[in-house]
Amino acid sequence: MTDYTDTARQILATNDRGGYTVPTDRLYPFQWNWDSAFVAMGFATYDVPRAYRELERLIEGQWADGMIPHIVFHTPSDTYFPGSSVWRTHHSIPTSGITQPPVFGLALKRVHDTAISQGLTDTRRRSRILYNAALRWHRWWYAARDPENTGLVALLHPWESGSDNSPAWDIALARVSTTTETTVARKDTGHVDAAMRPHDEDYRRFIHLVDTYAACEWHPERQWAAAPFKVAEIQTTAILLRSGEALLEFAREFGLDSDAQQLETFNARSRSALLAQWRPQLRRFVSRDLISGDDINAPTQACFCPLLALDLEQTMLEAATAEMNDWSDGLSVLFPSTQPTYSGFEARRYWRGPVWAVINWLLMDGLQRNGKDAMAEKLRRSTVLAIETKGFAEYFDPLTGEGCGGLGFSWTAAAYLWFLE
Ligand code: 9YW
Repeated sequence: MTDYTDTARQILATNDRGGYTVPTDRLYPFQWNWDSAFVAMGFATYDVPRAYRELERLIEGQWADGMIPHIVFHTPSDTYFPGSSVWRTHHSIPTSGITQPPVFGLALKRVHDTAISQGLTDTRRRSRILYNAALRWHRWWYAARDPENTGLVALLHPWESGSDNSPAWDIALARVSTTTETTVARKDTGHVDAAMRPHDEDYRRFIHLVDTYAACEWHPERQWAAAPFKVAEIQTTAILLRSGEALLEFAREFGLDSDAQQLETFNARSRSALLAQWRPQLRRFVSRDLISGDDINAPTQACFCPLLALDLEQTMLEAATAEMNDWSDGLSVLFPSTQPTYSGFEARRYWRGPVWAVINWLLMDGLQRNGKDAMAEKLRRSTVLAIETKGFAEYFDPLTGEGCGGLGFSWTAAAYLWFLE
């Protein structure tokens, strides 16, 4: 075990709050949905029962309609805004009212496979409970967020993408009012440099959306009708499809034929919908703004996430990877969350340029699936080197390699553990 592996494990231990892991102390003092899925895969490298526990604690927050919320507020803390009182979800365990990328199914499969290979007891029972929760969530995604069965699922809030202030939302978010019922009392800028965070105006729009959906009492159909922000999103759909493939393997393993049939239908629909989002002139995939009907052309990491769940034909694959190579030219750390030559690129501002270890994890998976092992290895090395040089930062400046945002960050530690496997 290297010193860094040891540090990564210590970070996960420090951020443990009793079976679940906070992303980092103070800045994010609760359980976040997709963070926990990545963290579970990190734990799977050395403590499989703890990996299961991470996922089990997350589904404590699952709603009756199947949604797994983006934050579970297990214990109170006043170091984060918006806290549970802003969300007004009235759930038995306080939660936010929106969701996050469904990495859960994919994580569960990896935890399960590791448990099986280690001959651990109780594996099938634990996996089966989590599988049921994941399947209910996937059904929610398709019912609530793709009511017209297009195959692409929609986000009603930028926070649902996990890429809060991505340039991908600039046009769609500009339509959202900056007026709020709730007082916007940010805490994040008290923990990290404001220049690395979204702007106040973004936060007012984020909270306007929370107010709007709270007024719908978080009812999916009412929210769908009222939403001033609605994006059929490719990164989320790709993750949903990749997790859907994992759930299909579970359904077959457990002999659940009707689940398997339903998952096959979901997967086939999303697969063809994602393929239809390929834009040959751009050499990448695009999301769609459902309010304007327009393609979202901002060049972000999301444009390459469909590789995660598609087996691309050669021309598309060569074009997509050539585009990725162009974006990587001259950078200290790969892969940027926004194309560096784009007008909206900002090297240190959160999702407007920085490198995120977990995004690299997804991109690496997609590249490997499509036989681009050398490029995946390039991303892996770049991430490992950035972490070993600058520490377990929330994210990295692609130009200088500087570690930015919160430190001692759980998902960066989890990614490191996974990358060294
Ligand atoms: C917020 C915890 C979360 C991540 C998101 C990231 C950020 C900010 O931090 O969200 O206030 O929720 O954008 O992807 O899950 O690490």
